[in-house]
Amino acid sequence: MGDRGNSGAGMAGNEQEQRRNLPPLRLHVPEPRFRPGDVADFSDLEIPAAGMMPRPDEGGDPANMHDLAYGLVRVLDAEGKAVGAWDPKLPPETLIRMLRAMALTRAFDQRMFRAQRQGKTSFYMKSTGEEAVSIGAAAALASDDMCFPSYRQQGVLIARGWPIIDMMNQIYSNKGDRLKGRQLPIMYSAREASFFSISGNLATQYPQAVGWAMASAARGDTRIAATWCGEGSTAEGDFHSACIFASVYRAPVILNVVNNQWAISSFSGFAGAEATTFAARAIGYGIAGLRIDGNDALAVYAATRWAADRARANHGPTLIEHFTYRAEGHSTSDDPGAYRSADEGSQWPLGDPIARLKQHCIALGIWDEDRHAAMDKELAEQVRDAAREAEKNGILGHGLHHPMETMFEDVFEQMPWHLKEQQQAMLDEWKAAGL
Ligand SMILES: Cc1ncc(C[n+]2csc(CCOP(=O)(O)OP(=O)(O)O)c2C)c(N)n1
Ligand SMILES: [Mg+2]
Repeated sequence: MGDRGNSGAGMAGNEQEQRRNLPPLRLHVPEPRFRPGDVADFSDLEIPAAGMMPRPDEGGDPANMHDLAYGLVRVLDAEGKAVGAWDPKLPPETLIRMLRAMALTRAFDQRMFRAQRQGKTSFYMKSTGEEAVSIGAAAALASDDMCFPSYRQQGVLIARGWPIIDMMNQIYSNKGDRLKGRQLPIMYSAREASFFSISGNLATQYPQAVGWAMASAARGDTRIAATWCGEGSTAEGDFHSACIFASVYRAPVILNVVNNQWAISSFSGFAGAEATTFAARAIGYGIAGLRIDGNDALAVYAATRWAADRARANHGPTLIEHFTYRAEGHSTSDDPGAYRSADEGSQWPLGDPIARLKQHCIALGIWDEDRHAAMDKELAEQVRDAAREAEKNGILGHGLHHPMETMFEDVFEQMPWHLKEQQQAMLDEWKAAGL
């Protein structure tokens, strides 16, 4: 043993000696292209023209679809015309319904952002520039397909017709909040809308969605699941274990990755974007992978429909990368001016999803500027009226929340003695403090 140890050490010394002239090892640390003060220039970004990508059969073998994970499925061209094999050829009512849901989501975001700045709630997160990702998907899914969203899919709930006043009550954690103030503002939960509780723990919704989809299949149901996470969240272990379960059991699930290029102040390079696309992760798992223009509502609709049909026909999961751009801060707690170039958003070549769908509807002759302006006005009023109603139920700091003692409820069917004691102790302290 001793001999072997000695000679081993001697060999190692020898090898080190032989490597004497090699350069030292070093790490690659990604750096975003543009920082505050830089002029953002995306002219070298490869954006394939709309209508170029082939549309394989929904039942096809993922091994024959690798190109789709590296390209970009786009339907709307620069003039707002729908072109190519992925054009979902939607009727005018559906197009206008999607446009309206996107505009309502933006109006809602604007109002709630302002409410946070006015001190009415502690926190808000906008989905500006990413409305097509949620609304295009919601339009393509069945209304009872189960959604496992991240915190930027308020558009799914809005597209499903969920009352915005209910969402506002949750944001204000007031006495109308059906979640009784137990969730961070914007972390909705709506079982009746097949909308799973949002969690702040990134990517946890991925294995949950896959598990739900597996259960749906095990029961012989016909409902599928869809889930969303940001590109940054794909670095979480949960993302990968979900992918392997989805692949092995061919779970009826749509795995959406919303690549808005930023994870708070961390750019997509830290989640692997310098090395490959996010859709290409699907290839390693043998899953169908589509990379699509996330600012093109028709591309989102078409890809989701393709993936939903595939899942419902028992051909398994699809991973969809929605290439988009986070037009605003991460949340009300963030200041993107501190870490990214101010004009990145305006230089971003895939444009604004609402403007693009509007242009399409106008080009079809089913919409015009006047109708659009009237709709925006009507939606702003709808949001204002709902906010006024919700505010009657209470806002941050006004005390109109659910009674404090209710925080001990709803965990056990019958409250155990130690919780009863804690509840009483809290009430006694509260009383003694004169509150
Ligand atoms: C497990 C976990 N790690 C870190 C955080 C803190 N965090 C919240 S959001 C976020 C960035 C996520 O970025 P991305 O997945 O790209 O989603 P986006 O916000 O861009 O939609 C981070 C790091 C968290 N909530 N959970
Ligand atoms: Mg992101």
